[in-house]
Amino acid sequence: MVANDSPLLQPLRLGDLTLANRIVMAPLTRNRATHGTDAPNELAATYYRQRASAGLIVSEGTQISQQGQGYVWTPGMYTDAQVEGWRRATDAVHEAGGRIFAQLWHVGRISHVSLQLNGGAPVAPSAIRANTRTFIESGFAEVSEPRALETAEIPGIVVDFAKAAANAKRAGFDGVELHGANGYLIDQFLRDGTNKRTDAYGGSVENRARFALEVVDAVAKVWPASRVGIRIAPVSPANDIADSNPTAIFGHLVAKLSERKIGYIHVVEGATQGDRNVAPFDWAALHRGFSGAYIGNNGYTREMANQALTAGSVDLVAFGRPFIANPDLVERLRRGAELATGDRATFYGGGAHGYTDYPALGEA
Ligand code: 8OZ
Repeated sequence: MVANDSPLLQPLRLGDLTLANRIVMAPLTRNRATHGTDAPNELAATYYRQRASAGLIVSEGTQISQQGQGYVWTPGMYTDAQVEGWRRATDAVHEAGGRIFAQLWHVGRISHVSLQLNGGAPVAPSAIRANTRTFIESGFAEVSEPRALETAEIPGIVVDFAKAAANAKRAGFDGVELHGANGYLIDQFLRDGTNKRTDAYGGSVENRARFALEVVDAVAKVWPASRVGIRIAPVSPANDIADSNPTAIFGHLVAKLSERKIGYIHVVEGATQGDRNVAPFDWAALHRGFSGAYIGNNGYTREMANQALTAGSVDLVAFGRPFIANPDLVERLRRGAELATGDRATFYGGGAHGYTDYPALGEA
């Protein structure tokens, strides 16, 4: 059934931007940046252009610095070549009538010495190794033992976020999303399983939220607050992370984000790429505590999404993996058409195959 009047297909005002529909393309790590420069290339421009019918595309996680990289061949936002590469992708999306935010990423401890400057240790709030793997040039590898950041180093990372936000502007993005989810650096500061600091960045919820809020404030000097979003995953155990009281830390964070009037929170509800009910959490209360738009994410179907929009529990719905094999996901959701399934073997790394060669309906 073609359903142009379905909630998913209604436009939304996000600050001064009008999004054509409520469908967000979630950030998806694809590891196809040019080897050696980590600059997005022509393939990325094609890939994002093919998906430009989404109301909003959030780019794949894009490291703000070499230190912030945790996987091989993920794109960066800290060199001119990377900015030029991104410019081609944002131009392609805009020519196709779409909107795209850059997801700014620092992985913290989810990295490997082979990806760090001079083979150094990855950095983290505390020197606790994650029990997880990354992938490097030679394949999967255990992440390396991190070192704890000195207090005096933290402002430099905030500056790296601000520089990357300015680079995203030069690259033609419509805004930026901070990656505060899935056990990467911002999340490592937020949660007490990974943050054992005794300085102003550890301990109380106020202290653990300090780094995230300093990054938000720095980035919101470069962009209007309405063009800044943040992705969070309050109960996700992704990348070996945990917190003793997610309601306390994420309730506090979202209250402070609300005061700052940022554009949106993008919430992974449950375990990333997994069980929505991994742990109890009051998503409605989180939403009520926030002044801007709420993007819900995690395993939504067309029916769940339309119901959630109708109920007002979300303002936008982000679809991740469905966008890999369905470049025309918006049209398929409009029609209630069958969705293609992506091939896991080509999710991370490689070339056009499994990236830009998935057909739209009627093209196969
Ligand atoms: C899958 C593979 C590598 C990274 C995330 C950026 O979980 C990721 C990621 C996902 O947020």
